[in-house]
Amino acid sequence: MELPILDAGLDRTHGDFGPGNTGAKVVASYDFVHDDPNSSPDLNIGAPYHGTAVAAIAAAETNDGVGVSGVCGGFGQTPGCSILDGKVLGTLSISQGLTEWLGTTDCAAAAVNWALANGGKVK
Ligand SMILES: [Ca+2]
Ligand SMILES: [Ca+2]
Repeated sequence: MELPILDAGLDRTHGDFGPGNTGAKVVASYDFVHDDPNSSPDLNIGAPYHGTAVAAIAAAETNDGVGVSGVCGGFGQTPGCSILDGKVLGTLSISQGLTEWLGTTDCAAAAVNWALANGGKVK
């Protein structure tokens, strides 16, 4: 099952998203804030790893001795959820080192449509 995580982007190198920090559980990603395929979190915000934490709670590998166990992380021969990483929260540089938080309803709506088109279930 593909589980959409529509948040601030996630750090694929976190050990709970695939063996060897491969991020293999992340099957698709898109940055709707900056309109590009790199959904890495923006590090100049107060909680840059919020999306990583949310994704880990939902889908971290279970019983692997790494990090945490996600609610939909799988167990034994039962596969866990794959992740659709849609970044809808981030920042945009405006001038003189200042940044603006972005998280528009347009981004969220586009991300929901993207998630549905990529096999995600949205209820
Ligand atoms: Ca990006
Ligand atoms: Ca784990």
